[in-house]
Amino acid sequence: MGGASSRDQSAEASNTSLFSEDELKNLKSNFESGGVEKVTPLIQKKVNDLDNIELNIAVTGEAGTGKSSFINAMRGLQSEDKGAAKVDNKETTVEPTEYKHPSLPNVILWDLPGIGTVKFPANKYLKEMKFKKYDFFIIISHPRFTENDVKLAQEIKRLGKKFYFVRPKIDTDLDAVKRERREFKEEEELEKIRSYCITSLQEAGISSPQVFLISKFDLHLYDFDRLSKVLEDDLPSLKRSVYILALPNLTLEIVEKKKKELKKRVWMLASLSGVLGAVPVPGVSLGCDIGILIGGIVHFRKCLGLDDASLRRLAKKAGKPVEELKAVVKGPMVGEITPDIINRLAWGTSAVVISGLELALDLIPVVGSIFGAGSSLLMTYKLLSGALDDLTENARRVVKAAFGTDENDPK
Ligand SMILES: Nc1nc2c(ncn2[C@@H]2O[C@H](COP(=O)(O)OP(=O)(O)OP(=O)(O)O)[C@@H](O)[C@H]2O)c(=O)[nH]1
Ligand SMILES: [Mg+2]
Repeated sequence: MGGASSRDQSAEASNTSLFSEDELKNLKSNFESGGVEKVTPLIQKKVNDLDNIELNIAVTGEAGTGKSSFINAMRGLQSEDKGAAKVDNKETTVEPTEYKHPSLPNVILWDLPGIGTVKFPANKYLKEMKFKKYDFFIIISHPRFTENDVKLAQEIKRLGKKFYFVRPKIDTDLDAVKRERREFKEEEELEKIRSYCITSLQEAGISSPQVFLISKFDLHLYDFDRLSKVLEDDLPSLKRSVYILALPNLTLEIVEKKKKELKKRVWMLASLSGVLGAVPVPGVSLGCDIGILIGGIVHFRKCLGLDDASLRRLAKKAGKPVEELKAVVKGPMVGEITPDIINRLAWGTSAVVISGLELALDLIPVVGSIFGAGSSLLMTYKLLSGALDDLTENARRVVKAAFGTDENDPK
């Protein structure tokens, strides 16, 4: 723990914990008054709550602008995939339709109908779409921002919520410019379109509009990454965590962020195992810790896009045979996780020693001291951390195999 002061620790805590400062204080005082028995249900409740936090993202805009396509892209799907939102040139979406994230059902993208059609003139639309239930809004517009887009933004603002303008189909826009001109500099063209969009929204009375240019065919290019970061920054901490885990694995940076979020879960799961009583030391029955370990690893795997369905979706998106991605997925963590595998891993972990650095970076100083750092807690912590490292390495290899680049490598 390197003698970190309690103030340093609480600063760390707010970075690495899914608990608020108040909740941590509450945990400690409960421990002091009622011991481990009183604290376990609190941690268990938090773990359950985390799985139930909903993130409702509304995708709105005029008809035919690319709303359904955007939702499919966010879910890593193409329009002909099973479960994808229907995409067409005629008016397709006629009532709000929910699309759950394929691996995280608590992240819901809402495909709203187009505003300003005969069926939904603006006033009727704003009344009927029940904007209050959404966390934030993506307003999709193409080719020009219209009066209806401005009405949407004003209504969302009135409700105290955030909105972001997305202009899709930038691929076809750039193609058209390329055909027309001999001289063509992509970044200059993009900047021209961006500032045109911003100016026209400002003239219509929207102060500091945020505009992102994207293509559903090349989500990893243009402004999607920037959009993603802005959304992340704007969300409150727990929703941010949910949002990051739901992002498609487009870059190594996204994989790294997911790892950081999942690491926060490691100590929570470990501290549960620490108090549930079973002692997972080599040769001794792993008892109820097995459930926590297996559940944790399966969850990590899904969030990192390493389950079969996620790999297939990514392969399709990247236009590669799924076998090419599967070829880089290796090790015991990616097959069926059985008690036997966990047992062998536990055997392999001869010394359950956590380095000072790990202690400083994690919440073990706060929670570990509560539980007297029992061997069960440390063993589970070590096994889950190891599994997470291993799975992250696999996810990194998959992203490299899919997009064939070391670009954006944060390491
Ligand atoms: N080239 C290109 N085409 C796109 C992009 N996004 C959407 N489209 C096309 O635009 C058309 C309309 O897309 P949809 O996603 O159905 O639009 P929508 O807003 O859901 O339409 P409604 O539900 O009818 O309001 C389809 O032909 C899409 O293929 C993009 O980024 N690039
Ligand atoms: Mg649609």
